[in-house]
Amino acid sequence: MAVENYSADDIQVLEGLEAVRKRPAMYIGTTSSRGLHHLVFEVVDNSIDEALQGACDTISVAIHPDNSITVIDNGRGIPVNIMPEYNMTALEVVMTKLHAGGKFGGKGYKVSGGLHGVGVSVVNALSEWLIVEVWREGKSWIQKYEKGVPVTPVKMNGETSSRGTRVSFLPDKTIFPDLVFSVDILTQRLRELAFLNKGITISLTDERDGTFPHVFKYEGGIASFVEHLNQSRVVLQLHPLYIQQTWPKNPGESDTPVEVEIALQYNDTYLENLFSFANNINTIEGGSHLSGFKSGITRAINSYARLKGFLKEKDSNLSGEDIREGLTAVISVKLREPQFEGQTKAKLGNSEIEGIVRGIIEEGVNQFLEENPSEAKAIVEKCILSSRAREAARKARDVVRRASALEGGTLAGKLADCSDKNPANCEIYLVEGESAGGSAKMGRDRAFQAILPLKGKILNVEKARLDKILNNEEIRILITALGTGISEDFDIKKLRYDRIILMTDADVDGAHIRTLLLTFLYRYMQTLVEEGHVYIAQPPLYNVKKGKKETYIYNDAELEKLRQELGDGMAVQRYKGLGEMDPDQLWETTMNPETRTLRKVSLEDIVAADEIFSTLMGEKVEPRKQFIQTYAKEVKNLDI
Ligand code: 0RA
Repeated sequence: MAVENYSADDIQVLEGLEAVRKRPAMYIGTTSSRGLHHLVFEVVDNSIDEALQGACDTISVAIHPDNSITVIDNGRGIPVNIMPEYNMTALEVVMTKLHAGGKFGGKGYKVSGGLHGVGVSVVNALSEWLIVEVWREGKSWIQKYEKGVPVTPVKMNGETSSRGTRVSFLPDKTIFPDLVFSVDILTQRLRELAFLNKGITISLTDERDGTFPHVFKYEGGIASFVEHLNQSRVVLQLHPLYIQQTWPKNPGESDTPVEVEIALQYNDTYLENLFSFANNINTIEGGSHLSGFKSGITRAINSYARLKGFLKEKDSNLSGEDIREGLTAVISVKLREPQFEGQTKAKLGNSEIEGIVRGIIEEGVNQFLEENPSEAKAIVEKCILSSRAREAARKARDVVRRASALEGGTLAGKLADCSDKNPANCEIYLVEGESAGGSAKMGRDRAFQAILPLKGKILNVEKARLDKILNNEEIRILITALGTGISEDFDIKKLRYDRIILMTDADVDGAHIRTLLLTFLYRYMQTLVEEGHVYIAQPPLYNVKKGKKETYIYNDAELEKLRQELGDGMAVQRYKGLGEMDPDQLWETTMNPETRTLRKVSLEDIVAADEIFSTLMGEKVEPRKQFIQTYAKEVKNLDI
């Protein structure tokens, strides 16, 4: 044992971190790729806490070629004084004791709290090695650990004029099956943190590819965030409306002040895009800040519309939905003691926040509308149009509801249903084209596999309003077949198939149809994607014959490998479409649960998914071109 002066306190510490190593998922949720990246965010959150104190303005993250990570900040540095109750330096306590991180700084220390808010000691426990260096009060201090256990004392490491903390660590390969960091996942969250904490500089260097560091710094904060979200959309306001207020206005009045930041900008789509955050955490389940925002903006726009005569006495008020159509907004609150509730602890519970946000947004929007009459007119007229369209959509939805009631009639001849009626056992294939649909119907196991052929291209829902979408027959059949209804009618309990499998040709048209289907599912049945019911079938690209031996090949790398192995004289058939396979081949290669591969569509990050869909399916051409050029290779393998 490398620990010097081994005492009773140390034993307790070791037991604490041992628990983390025994049950890592209890502390970081999972040891999959998501958990691996969580380690980085846990360290960065501590640096962000320093930034929230006004003590730090630069954070840099590096991915090293050996998969280790370094996070450096210019905060106050972790204190190195001896804590008598532990007989250790504060640094060692922070690094080796559970939950000693955030709470430890004394009053005024805002806890940004990561997803789980577990502290850096958890990162330490789950690392093969970790080195921390602190620059504080003119001196540098350093300590090294292995699997959370100190292997050196806290040592003075010379003098310095810098200030801050550096944490380097290598995740433990006996805990994380996959050690490879994704620059995309890190970029997404670090950029989000830079938007949410305006003015701070966050950089990310990927030393594995030797390219330039990514640097994120936004003087505009969440206003820049909203511009970023709307970059592929045509906007109705030149600049986002940006509101920042501390409540109460005079901070002396409360020892628990709340900081509220809101940015919003209307665009010409029909979609609502609200993202709410509390202490930098994406509250995907919403909560009091989001409710306050919704009721406040609804009140403000209604009262302006009445005052200026857009709404007559006989007209009823615009609904919240009317007002949020085409609205992109980010709501970010920072508060002393956030309460996170809900299934995924991603809903803000503090009830006092609702009224505070409502008041702030109502006042801000009122003032904006009064001061910008031409933009106000465009926005109010759009809301009134939404309200009329909503009425039309309600009528169209009634048509769909009636169609569902007469299900048998509408679906007969289109859907080949399965015989098992227990949804948990069943799956439905959405198949491109009538001919492939025919093969799939013949090749399937009819006990649990249903087939729905879709002819041609379904409507691009990113560009159309709900009433028009519901007039489209392909979409109506799809909705009826799945059984759940859509949008506010959506009910997962009514889902008739556990797995919804998209099966399209392995060409550009197939990729397009798949994206259109995914866009529809994502926009109108999001829970299906969130709860992992949507899959993509992987049909083979080639059939290779040599002598009597026949092999199916699913990608070019595999083909190349086989070419090396078999040498020349093999017959390669490239499948241009699913229709070229006979029913048996389709079953064997793509539909038989024993032999097929399915790719589950995951919704890792709602913000990122929204970005991809609006870019690929939206109105503006230039951002789409750029996206396709950047991701030319991956685009045919699009993951939401
Ligand atoms: C405990 C107390 C204080 C700061 C920190 C920890 C701290 C932790 C990390 C982790 C990465 N960077 C960090 N920077 C600071 C408060 C220090 C004080 O009051 O001077």
